[in-house]
Amino acid sequence: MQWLITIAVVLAALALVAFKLWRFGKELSRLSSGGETKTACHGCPGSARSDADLGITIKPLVQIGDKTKHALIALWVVVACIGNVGMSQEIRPPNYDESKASNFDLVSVLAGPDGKLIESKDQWAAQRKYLVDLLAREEYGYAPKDSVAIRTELFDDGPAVLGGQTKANIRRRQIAVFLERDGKQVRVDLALWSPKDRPKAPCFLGLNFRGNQSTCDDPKIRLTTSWCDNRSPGVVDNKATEASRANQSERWPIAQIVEAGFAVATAHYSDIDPDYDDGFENGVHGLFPEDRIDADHPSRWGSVAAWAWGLSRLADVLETLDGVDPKGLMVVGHSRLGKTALWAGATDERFQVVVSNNSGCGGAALSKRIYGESVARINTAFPHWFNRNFRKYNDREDLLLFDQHQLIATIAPRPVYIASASNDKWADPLGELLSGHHASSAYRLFGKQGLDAVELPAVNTPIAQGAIGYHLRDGEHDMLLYDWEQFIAFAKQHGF
Ligand code: GTR
Repeated sequence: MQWLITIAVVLAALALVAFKLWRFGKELSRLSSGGETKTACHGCPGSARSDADLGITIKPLVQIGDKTKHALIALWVVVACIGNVGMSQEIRPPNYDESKASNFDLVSVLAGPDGKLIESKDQWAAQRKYLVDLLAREEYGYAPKDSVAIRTELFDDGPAVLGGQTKANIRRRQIAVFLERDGKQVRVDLALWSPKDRPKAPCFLGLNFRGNQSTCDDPKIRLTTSWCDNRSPGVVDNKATEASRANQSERWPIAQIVEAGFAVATAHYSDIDPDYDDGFENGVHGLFPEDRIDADHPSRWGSVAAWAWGLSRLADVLETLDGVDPKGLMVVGHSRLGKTALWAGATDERFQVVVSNNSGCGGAALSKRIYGESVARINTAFPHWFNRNFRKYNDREDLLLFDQHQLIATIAPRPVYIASASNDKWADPLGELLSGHHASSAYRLFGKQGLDAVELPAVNTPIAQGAIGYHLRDGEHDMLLYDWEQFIAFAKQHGF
């Protein structure tokens, strides 16, 4: 319907332009054939009154100017209408029909820029670099090359309070991490829980959506002062209140993680970059104004790349802390922060294990399958997450010369775990599994098993024999204790 209206408006505008141009042409020929004549009727066909009757002398130049103006206005209308067609183009409805999602071609993760397949693990470092660069250029954006100064302040160190109980066996620390450059600074609050009985614990690091205070009921956790989504409980005027404490604690089963022998660290993603489209002024983008994405620099960093860069800065801090194994850093994230965890794993090889939970489009799910959330939908709803080049693929997945299996492959040979949920069709569980499957040849170069499965397993039946693990949790889009239990088992299986 919208199309029909737009076409009708364009046709009407075109007709108006043609008419004006015709009148303009007539006027020009009249001028070239002798100068001033008078129109028999000025603006009212059939009128008996002429300009001569009214005693008006017509000034052709002024008249031509008016006509030109009208023609230009009409032309502008046409251009605006055409622009409108482009802008308001309806996004293809989401597909949930598996028969329409199965016909796609993927480039091998071993194929280099010339299309030739690499054959040995000695070639992997260069191939990995090529893939990371491809994904940075076309999707996530390049983070700045310049560095920041990092200053830390430990403002809390004591026993954890979890589930209303003081846990003598769990050490809680809170560290203000200041990222500084050219007189500007961004503060990121890092909360860390570590087991007292393991001097160098491998550490899961993941960003949270609502502030560190939302991850547990410990009243000592500093309330975030960064931007929060008003739709989250306990948020007033984009600020967290006391009522927001523990409201996402089911995503952070801290006691269980630490009692399994691991440290766990988290920070509010808004500390790094508030999650709304502000033209990349705030958060860490603001530290690098000369690296800001714009029409002339469509491959610079979006928010996912900024959050991933922030995770690397937190890794810089974590690897210096006692109680944490600097060789045991593992990155984890849910949903948009699962996309972020994967990109952090791609760009920073210090993350020894990478965990993507329900990461979906722009995360583990293959875009070319066109199932659930699409490139066009994500780029429209969240124009700040990816770079501008990624918009080329809005409803044009056929143009994609890469896909998310290459993102998974960039993590090779390090173990990667992909978690889906059965009711999370928007994130395309099968597309998430197939990414892992198609990344497997990179792992085979190292004599490692990837993910053989090409079909979804039964719910709550993890596939974790190889270096690419997968499970389909029964239920909704979320990250719950069941998911963490699998991440922990997978990390242990890989020696952590
Ligand atoms: C949705 C978005 C998904 C996913 C999710 C989330 O609105 O479409 O790609 O990232 O948000 O982060 O919770």
